[in-house]
Amino acid sequence: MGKPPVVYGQSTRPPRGDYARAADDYTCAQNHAAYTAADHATYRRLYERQSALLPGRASEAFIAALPSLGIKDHIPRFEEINERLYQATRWQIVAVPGLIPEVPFFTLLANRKFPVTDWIRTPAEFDYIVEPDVFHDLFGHVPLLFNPVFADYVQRYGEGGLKAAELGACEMLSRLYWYTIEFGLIREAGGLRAYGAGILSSSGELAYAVQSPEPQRLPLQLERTMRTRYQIDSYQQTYFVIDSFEQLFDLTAADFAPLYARLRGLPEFAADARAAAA
Ligand code: HBI
Ligand code: FE
Repeated sequence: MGKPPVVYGQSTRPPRGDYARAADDYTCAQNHAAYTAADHATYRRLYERQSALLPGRASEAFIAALPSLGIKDHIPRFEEINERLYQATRWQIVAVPGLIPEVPFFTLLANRKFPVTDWIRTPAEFDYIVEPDVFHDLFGHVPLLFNPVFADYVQRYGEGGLKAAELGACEMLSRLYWYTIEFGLIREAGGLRAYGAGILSSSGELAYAVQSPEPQRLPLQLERTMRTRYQIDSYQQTYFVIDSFEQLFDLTAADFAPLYARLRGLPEFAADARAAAA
């Protein structure tokens, strides 16, 4: 207890998870025995639907790593995934009751620990859920942690987050998370593909993000990304496209302090602001 309430983006709803069972670093045990048969069935149905949508839409690295999650017909045990994940990239997943505050979140990432929400959505939320659940966190985020370059980027992002917290710049840095780790697109030999977890775990947004003529797709550029607000409750109107995961890693090598100072004096872009209007 004594942990502050969590707010995420513009959401003011209280989070669903039971934070009383979390330790001071917000991690908890994955209570695997507490999942019901219906919970496991929800996971299996989500996994089946989503994996069928991946070819031609998800990044090659994601598709290649997905089998590393192991069992598909029920919610996996996190320890079992960790045996393979730690071998592959020295990352681990840790259970959390849901969204956690920024500093503990960044601290885990900087230590190569990815927080995974342990509860699963209800059948009524099958198509859409506001908060991340175990399906979003596992299916969306964990496969690419098996990719060494991407895994190093996420650690570096966490380290950058701790610095941003000291500088009061979390909002700007959060936009980089949003437009890369959650909603990033990558240009591959086969064409445009998704690597962001928010896209990859969404049945509707996957085809929309990659194939719809509606949203704007801009090359990833640090300044523009950090100045662009985002919407948490609709498909994105703007996506940022990378050419490789090395690009992400290289982008975050710089000290962001001068960048934050400069960006504070510049106007923001609405989530749907078109590049030409910039
Ligand atoms: N907590 N569990 C969890 N998962 C997230 O993705 C997450 C979070 N807390 C904060 C947070 N994301 C955002 O502030 C990111 O912008 C960094
Ligand atoms: Fe996420």
